[in-house]
Amino acid sequence: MTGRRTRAVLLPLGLAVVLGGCAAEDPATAPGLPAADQRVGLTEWEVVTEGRPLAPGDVRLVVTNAGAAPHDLAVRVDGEERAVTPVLAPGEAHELSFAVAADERVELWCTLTGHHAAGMHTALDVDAGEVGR
Ligand SMILES: [Cu+2]
Repeated sequence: MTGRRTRAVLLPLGLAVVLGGCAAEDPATAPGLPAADQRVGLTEWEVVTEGRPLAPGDVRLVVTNAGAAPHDLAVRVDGEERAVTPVLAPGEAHELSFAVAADERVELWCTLTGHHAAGMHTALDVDAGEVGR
């Protein structure tokens, strides 16, 4: 019981760090997340990323519903859907894995009715790429 309470308190704090943007800690070097990965937060009514470009190759997004309503997250590149989470209850998280190529633009949005229109969409660029990375 105590564990559940702690988790419910920590999730909004985690989103606050993502939303803050100017936190002292660089998300790119945050412990526990390799550079190829990125955290995505879902709230009413925003999709919040770390904002930095993705590296070409395999990408893992750690998607957390930090809002008060159910949400999901779909990933589309050049009109083709590459990945989608199940509908996540508040507090739930899900990992998405997919591949991207250099210079692609990755669209992220919530597919629930009305949520895209309410503002739940964003996009990430993919780096031009560095050979050998
Ligand atoms: Cu939504």
